[in-house]
Amino acid sequence: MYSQGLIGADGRTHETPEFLEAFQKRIDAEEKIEPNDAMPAGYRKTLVRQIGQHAHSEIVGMLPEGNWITRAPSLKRKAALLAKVQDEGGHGLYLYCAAETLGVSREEMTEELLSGKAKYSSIFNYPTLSWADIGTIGWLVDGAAIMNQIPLCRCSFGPYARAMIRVCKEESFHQRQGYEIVMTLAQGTPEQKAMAQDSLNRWWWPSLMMFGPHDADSQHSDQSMAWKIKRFSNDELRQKFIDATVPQAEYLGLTVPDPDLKWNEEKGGYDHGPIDWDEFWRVVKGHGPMARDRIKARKKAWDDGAWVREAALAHAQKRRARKMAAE
Ligand code: BYC
Repeated sequence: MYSQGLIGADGRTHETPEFLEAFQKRIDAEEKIEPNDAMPAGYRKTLVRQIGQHAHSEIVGMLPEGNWITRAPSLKRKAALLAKVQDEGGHGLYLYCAAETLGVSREEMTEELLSGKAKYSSIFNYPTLSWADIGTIGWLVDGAAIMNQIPLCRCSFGPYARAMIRVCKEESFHQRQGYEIVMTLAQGTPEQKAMAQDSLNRWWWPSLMMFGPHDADSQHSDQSMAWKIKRFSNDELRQKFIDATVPQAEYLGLTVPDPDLKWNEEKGGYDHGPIDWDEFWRVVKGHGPMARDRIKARKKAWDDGAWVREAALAHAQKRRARKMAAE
């Protein structure tokens, strides 16, 4: 039976209106949905898609920064960057675990990433050309991630919401270490300041794109907000990010590369220039500057790690057999 009211992620559902209404009541009452609870197939599918994409982003996000670990300018910077990249690996693992509670395996999710079926954040398809990029990624990319992820701590799906609490705490350390790198450069020699400005010029627009298409073009937002997976729309979060970040750039003495950026007293926020959505969709569809390298690196890591997964599985099977024999 097709419901006339609530829909699934694919636009239709075989679930009864009574079931969907009862589920929506739980959502509206702010109850957390747990893995063994009955849930609409569309809700499950939306979460697997979003959590999977989020997990892949954390793991792929290790690559552009990992590129600079050996070239960090001091031991202190190297240790902080190493810790940050490790945190991101951890975030990916919590998120894969959260998705696994919905009945999808890590192998399936990884296969989807490697085949190009599953997406990861557009931002990680851009190259890290200078040390300043490591600062800018922490400042802008982690800053955007926090803006997007704080509301996810209140997501209706329990395992995702709980994973986000720890992730957000770590992201805030990441954001501060990035801002501090950019501040050091901005207050350094003219060459260092120019390096920081060049980095801001290259990362500003891709950071705004991280929040996804404008609300009018966001196919999933309405349903995800009704299910309280998302609490704010893409444009709302983008606006909050711009309003928080522009004063930070001013404090650094850097210029945001948007000639149309202007404080709008009436709305109490900044107006900004047009985002290049053609570039966004090109990158999302796998044609970003670093897309091929990123997937190649993930495929190599997955293939090289096959023997470790097989050995761990064989070890677990042996232990289980020994335990059963002893019982
Ligand atoms: N990049 O209907 P929409 C991090 C896709 S990790 C690529 O608005 P939704 C970090 C979208 O998937 C950052 N694709 O979708 C890590 C959909 O395509 P499909 C990752 C994008 O889901 C390491 C289509 O466009 N954060 O920060 O309602 C170091 C239509 O969009 C993007 C997360 O994943 C994009 N930017 O909203 C440092 C957070 N935007 O799936 C930092 C969790 C949109 O129909 N995810 N698309 O084929 C979310 O909050 C939401 O999924 C989004 C998109 C706001 C991203």
